Amino acid sequence: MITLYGYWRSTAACRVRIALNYKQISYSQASVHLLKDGGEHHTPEYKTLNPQSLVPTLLDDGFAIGQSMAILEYLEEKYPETSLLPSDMESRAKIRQLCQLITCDVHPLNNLRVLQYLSEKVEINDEQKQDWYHHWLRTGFKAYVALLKQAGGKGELVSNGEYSSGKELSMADVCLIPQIYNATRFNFPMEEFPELMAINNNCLKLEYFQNAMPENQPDAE
Ligand SMILES: N[C@@H](CCC(=O)N[C@@H](CS)C(=O)NCC(=O)O)C(=O)O
Repeated sequence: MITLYGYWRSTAACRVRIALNYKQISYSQASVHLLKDGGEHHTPEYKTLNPQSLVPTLLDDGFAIGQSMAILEYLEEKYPETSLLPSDMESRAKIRQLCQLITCDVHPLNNLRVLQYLSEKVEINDEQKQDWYHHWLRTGFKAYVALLKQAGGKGELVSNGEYSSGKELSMADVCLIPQIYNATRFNFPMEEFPELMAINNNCLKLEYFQNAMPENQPDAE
C-alpha cells in the first residue's frame, strides 16, 4: 500500500501526484500542513519519516523515501510500463536535465523556508521578496525554453512543442507544470513564456494532471 505524505500546495508533492496518477498507481494521501502550528513537517513523528522535514515522502509498504526526483525515479523503476522517460539514452538525459533545471535550480530558491528566512532573518520586504522569486523563475524558465528550442534545432521548438519533449509527455512536464502553477500563484507574468503556457495548457487537459493540481486535493483550503 502506498501513502503519499504531502500538502495540497506543495509543488514537489504535486509532481509525485501527477506521476502516481499517470501510472495509475493507487495511493492514499496523508496531509502534512506546512503552516499550521509552525508546520507539521517539523514534528518528531514526521521527522522519523523524513529527517529533512520536507514534503513529499512516499511510504510504500514500510519503505519511506523523500525527495520528489528520487520518488519519481523509484516509481519509474517499479512501474516501468507507463513510462515518463523516453526510450533512448540521450533523450532520457535531456529530460532529466530539464527536470533538474526546475527541481534543483529554480524550486529550492523559492521554497517556503528560503522565503521565510529572507523575510525573517535578512528582513527583506514583500516587494523585494517578490523580486527575488520572479528573478529566479525568469532565469530558469528562459533557460528551459532555450533548451526546448535547442532540442528542436534551428531555434524551433522540438516537434510542435505539445509537451516538453515534443509529442510525448515526460517527467519534464511533471516538474514544469507544478512550477508554473506556483509562478501564477505568486503573480509571475507567465505571458512572457508563451511556449511554456502552451505546454501547460496541453497538460492540464489531461485528467491525471488535473486531479493532481492543488485545488483538487482533499486538504485544499
Ligand atoms: N528537493 C525537494 C524539495 C522538497 C520541498 O522543498 N518541499 C517543500 C514544499 S514544495 C517543503 O516541504 N517546504 C517546507 C519548508 O520549506 O519549510 C523535493 O523535490 O522533494
